[in-house]
Amino acid sequence: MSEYPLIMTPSTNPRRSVLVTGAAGEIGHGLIKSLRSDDISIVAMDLREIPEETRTLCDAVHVGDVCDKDFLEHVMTMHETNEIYHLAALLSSRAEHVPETAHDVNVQGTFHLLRLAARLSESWGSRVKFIFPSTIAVYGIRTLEMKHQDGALCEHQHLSPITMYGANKLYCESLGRYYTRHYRQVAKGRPDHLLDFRCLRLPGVIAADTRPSGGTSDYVPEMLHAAATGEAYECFVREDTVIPWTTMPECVEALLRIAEVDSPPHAVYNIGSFSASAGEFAEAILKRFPEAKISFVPDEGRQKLVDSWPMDVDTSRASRDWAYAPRWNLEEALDQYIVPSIRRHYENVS
Ligand code: AKB
Repeated sequence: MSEYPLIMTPSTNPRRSVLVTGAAGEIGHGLIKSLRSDDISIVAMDLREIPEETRTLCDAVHVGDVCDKDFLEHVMTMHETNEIYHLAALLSSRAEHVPETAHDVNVQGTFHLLRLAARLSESWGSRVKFIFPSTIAVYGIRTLEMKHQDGALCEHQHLSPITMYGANKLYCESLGRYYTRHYRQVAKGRPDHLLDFRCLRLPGVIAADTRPSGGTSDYVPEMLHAAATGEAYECFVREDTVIPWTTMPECVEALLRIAEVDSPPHAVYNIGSFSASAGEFAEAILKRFPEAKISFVPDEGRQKLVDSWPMDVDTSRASRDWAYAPRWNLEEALDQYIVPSIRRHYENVS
């Protein structure tokens, strides 16, 4: 029995009340900066302390665990949350070290939040919007030859993830679709107001003002931050390793865009800006940081994970359904966002 009362009758305030889980993470930082406005109440939660510069942008901050369903109920009902950006997750590399913990956070935590949001949609008579970042780790391509042959994957291809993280995210995509379209479908008096679940499958994401942790695609942001701080960097994948990428501003822009689209026909969409190899990144970085020291020392375990991910993703479904369009290619991303921002970041830090 919850120790927190479940307030089931919302106030008359139509104000957008947004819950961001995993708010202390990389995407949380960027998303909250972009969400901030007078007509939105931002409620941030994370298991860790939320950085001061993020906290100051929020109307409320809670330190708690997405696996604690009573805590989630308390937060959502206290703030009458009607929109959720569920960013809390253990990413692919970290999840392989603690797969059962990853399942608890990535699946059980998401299940608690979906179930609560569906109940509140029903009780409040309006659909809670649930924005969910999935991942290219849901794809599991069996051989490098197939990876190169099949190129940019559509959303329905090679859905055989080899990581706990990818399996978790693929299942939660289906859970979200269930709570949105099929929830209690044979029950008498089935509720009308179901959840409004919307999901983007994210590629590798490059952020200039935060360092990544726990991901297997971290090798590119790590390479960039090492070059910007004069540290030698040993890349843990081969030079010829190719996956799709986007930048943090484009990732945040796409999450906010899918949240505002009127009734998107699909629950799940690929996004991505460009596809590049680790060697292409190293070459492009050396042009901008001539002193950078980059070497390649593949880690067999993590190499296997990245080799199962696609060369690129086909984003035509998102382009067709809600006019998704990436902003930059590799060179433009480096010159218009990554390098100027990362230089500024370390000037401010030093
Ligand atoms: C990871 O590396 O696990 C994530 C991802 C590709 O979703 N950045």
